[in-house]
Amino acid sequence: MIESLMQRLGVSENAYRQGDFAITSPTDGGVLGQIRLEGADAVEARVARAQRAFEQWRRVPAPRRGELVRLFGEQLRRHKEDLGALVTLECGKIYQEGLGEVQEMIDICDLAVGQSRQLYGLTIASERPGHHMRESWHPLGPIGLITAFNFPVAPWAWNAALALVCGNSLLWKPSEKTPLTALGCQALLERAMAEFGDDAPDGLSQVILGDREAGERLADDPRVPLISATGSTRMGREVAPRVAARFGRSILELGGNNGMILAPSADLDMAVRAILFSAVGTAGQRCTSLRRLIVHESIREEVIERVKKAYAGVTIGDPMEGSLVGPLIDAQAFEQMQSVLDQARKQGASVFGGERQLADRYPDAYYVTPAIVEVEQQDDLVKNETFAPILYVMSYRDFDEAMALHNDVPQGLSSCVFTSDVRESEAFISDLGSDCGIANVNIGPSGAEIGGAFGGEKETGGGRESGSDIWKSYMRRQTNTVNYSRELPLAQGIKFD
Ligand code: UN1
Repeated sequence: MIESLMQRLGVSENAYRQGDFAITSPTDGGVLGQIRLEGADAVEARVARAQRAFEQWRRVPAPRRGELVRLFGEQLRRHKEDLGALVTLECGKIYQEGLGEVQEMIDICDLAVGQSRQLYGLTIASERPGHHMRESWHPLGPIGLITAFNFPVAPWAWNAALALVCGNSLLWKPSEKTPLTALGCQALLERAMAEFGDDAPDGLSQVILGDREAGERLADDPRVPLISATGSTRMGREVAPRVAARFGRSILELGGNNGMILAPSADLDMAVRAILFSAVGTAGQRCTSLRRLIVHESIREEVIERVKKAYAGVTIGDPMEGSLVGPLIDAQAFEQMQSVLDQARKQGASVFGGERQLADRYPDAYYVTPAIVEVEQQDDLVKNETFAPILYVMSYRDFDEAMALHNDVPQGLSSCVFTSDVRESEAFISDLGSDCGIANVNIGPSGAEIGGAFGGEKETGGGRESGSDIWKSYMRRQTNTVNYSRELPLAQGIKFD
């Protein structure tokens, strides 16, 4: 299967059949390919190439740059099933979600094409006669992209599509766990570039197949003015100071610990469906996965019972075969989940589910039943993000208490309230409400659309990607003051003669 997928996507066999670093599929532990990891020297050469590509690309008018992204979007439409299946094979999310991820890429391409004609600046009134001021947006430089295994393609595309129309070149270091999807995306972009013609310079987009050392080398390079990194808070703590030390900019999209406040007036049928998708979908491996359910004490028993019932109906198994829950990424993720559940038990929490599944059939893959953990209070265990399907359940008495519990975690990515009380829903999204980058009403915390800015506060890193006005992050802002008079008045009325 992998051979035919790679062939259709346009990846040559020697790109993933050489080298000593094996890529295994989380679905069954089978080897998908062998790659060669690049070291610091290779990164150096790639940055130099990206710099040359940038110098060419920034000369191409923005709407024309948009045309390349439009062609890339067409490639993605044509190969949605192939790339979606490759995502499933390499990171283990179910095929429906693999397709969804490619759809996010298509959507952001559409948005970026429109944006390519709207890189607007302002005109500003000058305090001096015969002067005018404006703000211009210029291409920034080679953009470094570091992405995670769980969304191996969409976050790259959110950044790449906008960065390209803004006139930048791209250097992408994907997770070592999912380099093949990156090769697939690169091959499709290269096809689009070939169709586009000579205006697309050599080296406009490059993939760095490297490990941590390569990522650090990229983060340290002053020729890369912006690093956009998606991954764990631990990774962000390493990348951010390196970029800051050379006064580079970063966009960080790090861990989440996303909560739902479930009020007594809520539509429980809807809430249970939302809990199921957001806590169990992608086997709990989205940065937006639901991890904390804060439910009103009067409905707690009923909700837990209904959620357990919904969990019992979930099919776990091969993500290509119509199951709802695929495998965890690897043995380490499984062990971490088990150790957290053991600790919860030791602390007296009640744990439902969490066991390994299908071990006989797939001794080298890690399928689990999603877990529900009822806790009395929000301790350190709950405050930590565990990248696995564990849903902590807590109860509350009044809405202010729920709000305080909700915000009392170090992360601030996504959040939601289920309520039919307009006072509660408005309070939740008010300035005194959720402290997260994303706050939803009667929708789960995961599955955001690309039109809105995506990212969060506190340990989530503060970065925003995807829609809204994020294109500005990929450009250099310049303030211009033009004197069209025959005098030279100074600002602030200063006399200097
Ligand atoms: C991620 O898990 O890193 O909102 C990204 C969502 C998806 C993106 C998740 N659109 O769940």
